[in-house]
Amino acid sequence: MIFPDDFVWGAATASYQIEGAVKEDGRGQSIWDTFSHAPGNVFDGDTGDVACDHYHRYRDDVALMRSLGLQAYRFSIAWPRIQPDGRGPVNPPGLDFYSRLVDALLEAGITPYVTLYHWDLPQALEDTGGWTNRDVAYAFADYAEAVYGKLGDRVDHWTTLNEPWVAAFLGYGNGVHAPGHRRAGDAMRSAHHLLLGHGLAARRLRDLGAKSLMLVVNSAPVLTPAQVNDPSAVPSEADAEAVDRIHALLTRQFLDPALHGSYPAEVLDAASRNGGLDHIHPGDLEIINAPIDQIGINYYNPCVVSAGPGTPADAAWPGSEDILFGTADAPTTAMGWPIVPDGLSRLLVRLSQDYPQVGLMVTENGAAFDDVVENGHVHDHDRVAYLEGHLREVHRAISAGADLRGYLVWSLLDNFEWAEGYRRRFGIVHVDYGTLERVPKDSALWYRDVIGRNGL
Ligand code: IFM
Repeated sequence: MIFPDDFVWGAATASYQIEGAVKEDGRGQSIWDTFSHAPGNVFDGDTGDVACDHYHRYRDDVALMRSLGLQAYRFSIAWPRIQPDGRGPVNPPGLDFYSRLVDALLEAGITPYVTLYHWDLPQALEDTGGWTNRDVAYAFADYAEAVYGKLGDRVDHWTTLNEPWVAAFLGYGNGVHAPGHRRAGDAMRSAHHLLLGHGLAARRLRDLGAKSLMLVVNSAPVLTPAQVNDPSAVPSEADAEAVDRIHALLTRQFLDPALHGSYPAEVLDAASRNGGLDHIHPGDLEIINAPIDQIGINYYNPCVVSAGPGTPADAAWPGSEDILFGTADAPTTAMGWPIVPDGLSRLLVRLSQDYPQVGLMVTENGAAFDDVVENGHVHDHDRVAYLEGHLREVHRAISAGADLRGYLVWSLLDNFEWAEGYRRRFGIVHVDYGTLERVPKDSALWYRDVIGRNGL
């Protein structure tokens, strides 16, 4: 099972999840510093204060990536390192860190994929309302320009946002993530302002000469319980409507404005019943519909739904009040997420048909398992099986005609898994949080061989 010659193999991380060094070199406070330090928000009171200490160990981590043969590394920039208060003068030591990282990657022959926003909003901006405040979208574009000014001579691949659905609906809707708002209307507003920030930043970077622009979404095929194991199962009319509505709220809410310049009717309906529509200004959709080159897909498991009646409204899902959320009948990872590899090919084929004007990249895929270190080794056969199953589906999607350009495993390292703290390990490299020692798991060595032969 060989992949196209120019297929890109790599791994991904995010700033707050791995860097640590939260008070160093002029970094300001982010919403995740505030949130993780507040009791009850994160499992066991874990914080990103130290994380994997990547800020100090990045050279060793790049050497590790090289030893695994990675061709690409997707990482994010911590906005509060660049502008400690989210606006105004840049903090040169913060930019210098990423500049050194980029140089180290290029020296190792690894292509950097930079994400500008993976959720660590400067707390000073949250103090003005965070993403519910329209001005933050404009501040984001200024920040993007500052980062581009430093790295644009060496970085070709730019992502504006990672998973705006999660940032908006878990951050501002059900409050499971920072900043912990619990209002459906705040989530709808934030989603729009994130998109506006995406459009403003994408246009700014394009004008400055950025070669490749990407928006990364958490997406999933939306299926009825019967469709999970039988793709040909025909849903009832009510179930089909539930499926379409959740697909609109999860995926089309972001990709339709970005790529078609319009919101799905289901999203407008949800917004109008949760805070109203006055945050959508004339001209916004034209800005959001900025030309981009790729969409990044983060896939973990399918979304399983059927028609209600009467589930209690979850503020993470405004507009879903009469829909039942279920789960796929399949083995699960340590997160409790069902393992459904062919969900990935179903998703990729559909997105390639719905948005044919852009290429696709799997920017995250991977699994948490309860790994154990035995005599210096981690025999994570369950993760190897997970990755292999999903890569087969990536290959299947390419064979079915999807313009799929690469695959990035989540994650290079075990790291701070947000509200789950350090108890969930997604890395292909084990991190001992006492000593910070890195040990490549069997999955890392297997992945190195996959990359080496460009296939399975
Ligand atoms: O760890 C996260 C990542 O930050 C965003 N996508 C999902 C991963 C696993 O939950």
